[in-house]
Amino acid sequence: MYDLLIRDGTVITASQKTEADVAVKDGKIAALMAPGAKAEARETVSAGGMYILPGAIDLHTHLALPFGGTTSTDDYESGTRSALCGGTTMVFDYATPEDPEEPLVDFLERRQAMADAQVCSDYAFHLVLNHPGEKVLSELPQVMEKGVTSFKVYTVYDGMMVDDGFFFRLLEKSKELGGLVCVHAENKDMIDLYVERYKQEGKLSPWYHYMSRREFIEAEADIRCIHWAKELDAPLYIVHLANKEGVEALEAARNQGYDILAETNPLYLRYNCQIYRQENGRNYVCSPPIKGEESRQKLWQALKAGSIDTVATDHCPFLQAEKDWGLHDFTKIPNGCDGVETRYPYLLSEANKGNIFFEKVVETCCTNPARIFGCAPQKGTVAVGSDADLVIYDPAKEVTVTNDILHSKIDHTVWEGTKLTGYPVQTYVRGGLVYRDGQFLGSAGSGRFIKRAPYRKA
Ligand code: DUC
Ligand code: ZN
Ligand code: ZN
Repeated sequence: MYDLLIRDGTVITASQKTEADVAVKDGKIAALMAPGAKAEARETVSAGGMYILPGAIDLHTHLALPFGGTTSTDDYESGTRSALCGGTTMVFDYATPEDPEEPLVDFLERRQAMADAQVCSDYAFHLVLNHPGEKVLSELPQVMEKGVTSFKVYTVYDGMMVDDGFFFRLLEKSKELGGLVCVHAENKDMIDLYVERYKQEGKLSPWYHYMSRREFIEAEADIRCIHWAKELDAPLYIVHLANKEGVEALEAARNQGYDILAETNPLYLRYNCQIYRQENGRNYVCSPPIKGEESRQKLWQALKAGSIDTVATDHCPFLQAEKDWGLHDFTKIPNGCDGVETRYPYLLSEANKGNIFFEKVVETCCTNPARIFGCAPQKGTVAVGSDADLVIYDPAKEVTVTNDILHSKIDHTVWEGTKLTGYPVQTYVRGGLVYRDGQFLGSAGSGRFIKRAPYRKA
């Protein structure tokens, strides 16, 4: 006797679409059967006309992050609740230490205890290395043992950024340990130069956020980071890649056989930099900023071609009143936008409209994230033995995104007004129903910390 049977749906994975009934037992997918196969279950759900998809993984969130003079609005409860209501069943949070003296493992344990009490979805941590030095490098083996196998560095932000020497040493050390280095790449000196110049000229609208971090400023940093990784033949994952020249550098390195991976953000696919000229342009201020139309087109092309591996959100929203700090000065706008609930529905809607294959959306939002970050095949696919993290998707449901339909703590969304064709109607985590038809049905504290394996090249 199964616990749950989802009948008559079309199962979509990264590699195929199949008509199948999905049976769940003890939180795992127990069988994929021909439609109508004889089976008994405690509960049967009809999914006729619906798609059955893996729950998505959001590799890039900043929950309850002290940043930009405040704290990002969504905590572990509201961020994961929101995720589930958009079909995302696991989030990765960038755990960011505050006290440089505290052992990294102690910090992670503290953060895990805080998250465990709140999370509604499963989750994992990437560890931000914001206090570069020998101390953190020497602690990485213990961090790996805790199942935290990816390390993030910034090449920008005072008090967070690392220098080239540390970055190089980290690439070396991480390669030796089986970790994966994730980098936020922008050129800080050039940003500072432009910001100072625009301030002196009184150019303080959100457009100048884009202008001070325009294409070449990100591209130069991407190229340098790729250069170091190539020198060491070390794997490198570039987070939120937003510019055309950076994608071209990534593609060139991959063509030479180097293990350089990249993520983009749905905002960079949806909008171009003209959004910063809008009256509410400050709401779209994130870093790296949304780039020009040529970059947007290139990102779409690279995503479809497979040179961009993943799409993740950089979910780091702030309240409208906080965004308004920058009404007359873009440098005062806390950087970050929402996305955790809308990413999967947006990309699936693009598939539904014929702009990308459904399989590619599943690959970049579910399967690649799990594989690259060491939690496959437990997560990221619909297969016997995997966790029953499932989404029932209605391809006929028309939805216009407004902040009212979302489930986070934010009071505005950068996805406002986006028209979607198709939407998740049910979400299951390890076989338990947590969302149905707009309603959150899960509970805080029910999510689990997922220990991850070391990085392995595909
Ligand atoms: N960029 C953002 O926009 N927010 C949080 C951190 C970051 O790098
Ligand atoms: Zn970043
Ligand atoms: Zn980020």
